[in-house]
Amino acid sequence: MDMMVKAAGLGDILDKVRGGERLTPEDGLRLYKSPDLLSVGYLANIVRERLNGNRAYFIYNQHVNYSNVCTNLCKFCAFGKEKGTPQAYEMSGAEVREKIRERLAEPITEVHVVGGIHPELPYSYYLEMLRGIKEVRPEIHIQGFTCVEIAHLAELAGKSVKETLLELKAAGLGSIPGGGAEVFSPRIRKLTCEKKLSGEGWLEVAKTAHSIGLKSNATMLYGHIETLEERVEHLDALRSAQDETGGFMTFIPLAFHPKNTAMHDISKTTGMEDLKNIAVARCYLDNFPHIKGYWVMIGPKLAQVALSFGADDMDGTVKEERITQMAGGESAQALSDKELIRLIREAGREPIERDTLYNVIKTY
Ligand code: V47
Repeated sequence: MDMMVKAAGLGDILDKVRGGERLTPEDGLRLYKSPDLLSVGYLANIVRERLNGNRAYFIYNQHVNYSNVCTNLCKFCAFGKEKGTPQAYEMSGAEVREKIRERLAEPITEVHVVGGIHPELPYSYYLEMLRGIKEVRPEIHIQGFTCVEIAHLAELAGKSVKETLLELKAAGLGSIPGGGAEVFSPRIRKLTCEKKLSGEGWLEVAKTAHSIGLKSNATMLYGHIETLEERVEHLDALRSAQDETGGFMTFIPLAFHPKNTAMHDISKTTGMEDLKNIAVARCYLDNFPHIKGYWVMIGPKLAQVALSFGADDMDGTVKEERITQMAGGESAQALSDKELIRLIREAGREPIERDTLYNVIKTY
């Protein structure tokens, strides 16, 4: 393999990866540009195995998308709808509690709660939603509200982001998912999601969360109009933020799904691109403990292969996720824990059921 990596012109990066030396933005760009996926994957696998050995994580979780009403209406999103339009919906607090109650018999440890930027729901709705979920299932970990939603909630509350996060935490919020990061580049945000919180704003919210002990994840939406340079800048900004706080757990590259979006003329991502994004992220984000191959977006089969290209996590059982589904996602809406275990085992990895914070729940 070393010969192959050298023949691909990546010998110097192999030396850096082996020596635990940090990659430069130029290195990151060369990895993105390399057509030699196996070499890039080999490099990523060195980092993956150094950090996570042969372990591959999954979680027994549930998604609740409480509302799709959104004032941002990003061009890449098929989920967000304008208030009052036929497909717009919002769940009442009682409906959210019912979603949790319905699945009390399953060993779910995490609920992933994400919605849009709703123009009317009051701040109390969000606090009550958290308290309500905890009432029905006290031991569940709520991973909820992207940094974009948190900034909106702070505005609603008329409080600082820090004060708002402290109140959300007291109401039951356990950690923050990685959504809303998109691509930090102001050019991309202007062209695709002009109304959304800026990249700097997103990073500020994440860092503030970390400062009060809330862990979070980070994403990058790739495969639309971003350049490779903009991808590297995005990864670089995340790596710098992580140097400051150490509060990120997982990076999740999100493959753009064009169907039903304002950018539907763009082709879907390919398997090469999906694996490349996982592998480059694993090499570049040397201070992120985990990289997730999110099966809902790249399909269970590719997420399985991704376990040899840098990923150490497959996310979880999910069920009822709407963001990908609305944008033409073809994956099933749920995988059982048995299916996840089989996928991981057949990839030659050791399946580990984890909780949100990567504590081991069960090994197989
Ligand atoms: O922020 C929106 C993305 C994100 C599309 O933290 C799209 O563990 C592809 O962030 N095609 C929400 N992506 C989902 C998310 C997430 C999912 C699973 C786990 C975690 C985690 C985070 O989905 C949005 C946006 O970047 N998105 N539309 C689309 N058409």
